[in-house]
Amino acid sequence: MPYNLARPKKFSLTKFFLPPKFALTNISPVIVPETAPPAIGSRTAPVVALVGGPNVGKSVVFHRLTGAYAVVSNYPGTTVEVSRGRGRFCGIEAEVVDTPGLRSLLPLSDEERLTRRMLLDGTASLVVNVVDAKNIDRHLPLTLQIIETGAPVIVLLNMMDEAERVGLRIDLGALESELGVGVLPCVATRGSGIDELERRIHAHLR
Ligand SMILES: Nc1nc2c(ncn2[C@@H]2O[C@H](COP(=O)(O)OP(=O)(O)O)[C@@H](O)[C@H]2O)c(=O)[nH]1
Ligand SMILES: [Mg+2]
Repeated sequence: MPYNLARPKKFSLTKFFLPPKFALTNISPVIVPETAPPAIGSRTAPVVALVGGPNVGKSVVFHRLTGAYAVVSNYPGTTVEVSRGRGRFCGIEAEVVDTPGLRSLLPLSDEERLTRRMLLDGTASLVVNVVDAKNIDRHLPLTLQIIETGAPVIVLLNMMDEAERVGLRIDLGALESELGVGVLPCVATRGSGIDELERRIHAHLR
């Protein structure tokens, strides 16, 4: 008997349906953003970049400046992740970027190379160099290198609470005139110094 390719009369697709408990609606949704975030600096808003060594408090400062609206994405053309958020500085909106920690401007890793690129290519309208105040002697060489790039810089001396605890007193006025840029004290975890930082950012961007 020849093989009959015709579909048997009683053939029904319903037997292939998944039972209700396996219905697709029971699978938790994967939310895929409709569009990738635009490249850093491609918006009309100016860019404020937080730059400094590892573990100096950059991310705490970032969240203080941007609140809840942060996006983590790869920096265009790289696999390096950066956090970006919007900050409002006395009415002026800016894109705030939390850059990967940097030990020196002679980069060893892709992350450090990226931060150096951002410093040198003029993406940032303003660089906030976050420094661990209690280890200021170790951080100042990087601060000097950042200032030498010619980018507009504010130095944020963070962790002043810990510096005070170990009895370190820093002459902010003298440091400011030696460096030739603004120097602000800060305890990011408590939020102290953030208002003044926001005022200085505003004064720079306006
Ligand atoms: N005592 C103290 N700890 C801080 C301060 N700012 C940040 N930290 C802590 O330092 C650690 C590193 O902070 P983080 O923002 O992740 O540093 P990042 O690597 O520069 O982004 C965290 O445990 C923070 O809670 C500060 O002003 N005082
Ligand atoms: Mg961080």
